Amino acid sequence: MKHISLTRYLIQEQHAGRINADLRLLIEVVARACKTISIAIGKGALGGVLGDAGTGNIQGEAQKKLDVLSNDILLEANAWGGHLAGLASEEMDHSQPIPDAFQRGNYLLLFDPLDGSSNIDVNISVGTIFSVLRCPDDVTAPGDEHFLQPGNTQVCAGYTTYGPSTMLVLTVGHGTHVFTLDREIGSFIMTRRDVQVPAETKEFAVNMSNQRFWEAPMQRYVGDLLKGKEGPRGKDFNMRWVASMVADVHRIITRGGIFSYPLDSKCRDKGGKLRLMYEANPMAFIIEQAGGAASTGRQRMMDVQPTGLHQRVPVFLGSRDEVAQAVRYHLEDDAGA
Ligand code: AHM
Ligand code: MG
Repeated sequence: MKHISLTRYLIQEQHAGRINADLRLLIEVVARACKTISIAIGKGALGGVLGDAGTGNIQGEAQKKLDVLSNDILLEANAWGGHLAGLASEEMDHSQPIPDAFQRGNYLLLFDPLDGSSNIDVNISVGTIFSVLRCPDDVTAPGDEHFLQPGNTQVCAGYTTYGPSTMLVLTVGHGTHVFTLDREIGSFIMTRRDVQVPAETKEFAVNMSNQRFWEAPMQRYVGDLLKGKEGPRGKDFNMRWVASMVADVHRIITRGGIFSYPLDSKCRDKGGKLRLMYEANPMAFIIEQAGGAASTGRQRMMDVQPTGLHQRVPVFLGSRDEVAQAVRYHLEDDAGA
């Protein structure tokens, strides 16, 4: 493939009228922040960045030093560019409008600065997930309520995976594209255009240790996958679970599969484990733009009307036909079949 940098791709999208200059700048700034995060992660123990920060976030989770550092890097990078009206993060109780000292733009940015951070101390891939929404017209200082837009209104979504190589996967609503960080020149270079997730799969990803806490339809669905060739699905399934959503989704982007974090009796009261606004929705947009599907098990993910910035949802996403199977088990169970 001819070397197309992220900058060149974004300029081409702007010239084609698919994004405006502000959105282009916004994506460039997020990508630049991700490069900084990538460098901090890459230093590992030598950079003194591993371990706990000694603080907790609104979700009641202990924060890693790199959670806090990544959040600060994204906040600082995005404050002054003039393209945003406000930001929200997994690591902050409430959204923040852009300070009065800076020019405000028309977009809202949400992010999980370091997803899968429980993996950081064992040198397993982690990532950054982000979602971009429009700030409602006539709102100059957005509050949390202005972020509560369904995923189908996203104008851009992406994630960066910090693995053996650092990769940025991006959609602005015209396909999903993969960029790999060239560390020597410091640029993201397109390495896959118009990713297509295979419609069928023989691979599933779920935390099997939660099996006994799942709802009945999930028990039946995975039970049938495990029966393999002799069971109703008529094929043997493989299983993978990195416990970094970004890495698990990136495998699906690469070779298909289904990722699920279903409802279980431990997370039922919260609505699920993963967060709608900065985990499930951006991943759903990326996966749908690659020909896959994303659901709560009962509803298309991007049609969920959010009720809270840190709202949680059950998640099923990946190969289209397999997600449809998982949904079928849930709907049949709900219908009493
Ligand atoms: P985090 O945002 O606090 O890192 O939590 C989200 C992560 C996902 O990356 C991953 O899929 C899941 O939590 C792993 O959960 P578990 O530890 O139950 O396997
Ligand atoms: Mg997360």
